[in-house]
Amino acid sequence: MSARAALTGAALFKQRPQAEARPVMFKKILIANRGEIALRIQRACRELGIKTVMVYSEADRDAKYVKLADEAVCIGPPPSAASYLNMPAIISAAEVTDAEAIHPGYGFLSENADFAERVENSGFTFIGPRPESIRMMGDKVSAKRAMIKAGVPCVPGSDGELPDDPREITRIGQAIGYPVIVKAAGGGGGRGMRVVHTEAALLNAVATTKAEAQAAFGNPAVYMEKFLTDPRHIEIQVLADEHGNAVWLGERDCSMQRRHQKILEEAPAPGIARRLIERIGARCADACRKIGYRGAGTFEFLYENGEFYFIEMNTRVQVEHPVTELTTGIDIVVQQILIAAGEQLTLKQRAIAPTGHAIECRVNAEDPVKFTPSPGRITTWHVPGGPGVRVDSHVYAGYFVPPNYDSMIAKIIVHGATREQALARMRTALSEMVVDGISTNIALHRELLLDARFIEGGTNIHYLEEYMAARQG
Ligand code: MV4
Repeated sequence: MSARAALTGAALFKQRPQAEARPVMFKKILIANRGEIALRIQRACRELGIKTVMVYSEADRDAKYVKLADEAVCIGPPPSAASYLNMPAIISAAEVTDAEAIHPGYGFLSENADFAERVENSGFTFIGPRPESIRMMGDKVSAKRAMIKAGVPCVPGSDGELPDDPREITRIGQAIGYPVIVKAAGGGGGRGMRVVHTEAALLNAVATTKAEAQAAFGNPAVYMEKFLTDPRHIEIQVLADEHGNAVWLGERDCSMQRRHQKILEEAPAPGIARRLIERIGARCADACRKIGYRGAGTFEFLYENGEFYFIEMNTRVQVEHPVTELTTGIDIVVQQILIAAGEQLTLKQRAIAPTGHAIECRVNAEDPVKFTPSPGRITTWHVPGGPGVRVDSHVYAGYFVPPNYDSMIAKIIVHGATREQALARMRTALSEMVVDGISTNIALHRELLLDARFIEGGTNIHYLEEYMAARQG
């Protein structure tokens, strides 16, 4: 080939408009988390051919994903405040390793709008929504306002923040009808809320919740809602890109919880009409487009008497995301990364057709009776396998479960053609699991999987606590 032809070729290649417009995939991502989700994100990166930088605290030095990492940076001592919540340490780690993007996982800084902003201002890509979206959803009053505007059904309640005037507050309580619940705008996930059964108790409850909200969140704003007495917790998974495409990936039933800690999740939600779910799912995807949402997200609803009521939106990947991955075949973490790189969602709503049934059991290192954490060295570790069985865990025989973080050490997720098959596979999986050296909640899961009411399906958010009380008494 002549020099001239070669030059022309090169020039032509450089001028191809698609070549300029097409987003460039990251070469290296920093994973700002620990535990199973750190390993989960690392696996997604590996699949995409992306190198990983793991950050770890001194307590997580021996973690499996640290050994498997392309690079690892110690960011501080065991307490989260000094390590996984230490923004300058994490951003410095990205700088020294030349990472291009930061995946925050769940918990820690994952829903901290200031962190997302600092990441972006330091020249890195935050793998998640825009800071403004995180901020909007972090304030439950602005989240609810945005959802009402976008046509998502919400729990009946006050029009935004409660006013100061006690007569106004009393009037709002009367209009809603008792019982009501007073919630902090800065709360969420069960923090900063108070149920009020009578008008006589209202003003005190509002004052107390405001004072607590100021102390806990630095924001005294509270709002009021009708208190739903026996709802189920149903959530909708969404994915949205920055080009205005948004899809929903079905629902998850997360009602099996104790003190706001979910222990078992499943999809689809037993006994809820498909047309109802489809209507609400479409509303969620539509809301994403209307608010310009980007990334993975979850719309949390209470479901009672055939109606859905939005309560909160989570702007991160969630612990229970694998349930949706097994029913849809879509890798949510891979999608998060592609979206953050600026790609168009290639998923089309009509092609998303959840099949079968998935169940996740969270395995916690905890005392089976008192539920207190049970840190320590794992001596035996055997995980289940076989058709339709997935185990997401960062631990191994000889691993020391540190006392500094949450107690989840594994997630067992099963998929079957029907709920019955999923239940059977979960029972087998739980029977194969052997953990020695620490206490776990595996026995509780085994019991629950044989409980007639759970097997029937559709238990509400109070079921597990009632079940535990009956079991003890
Ligand atoms: C409610 C509610 C009943 N009525 N709001 C708790 C966590 C936070 N995300 C919202 N929560 C609730 N909000 C109204 N209007 C009951 C709860 C609730 C709950 C919700 C989901 C899962 C578990 C729960 C356990 C207790 C209370």
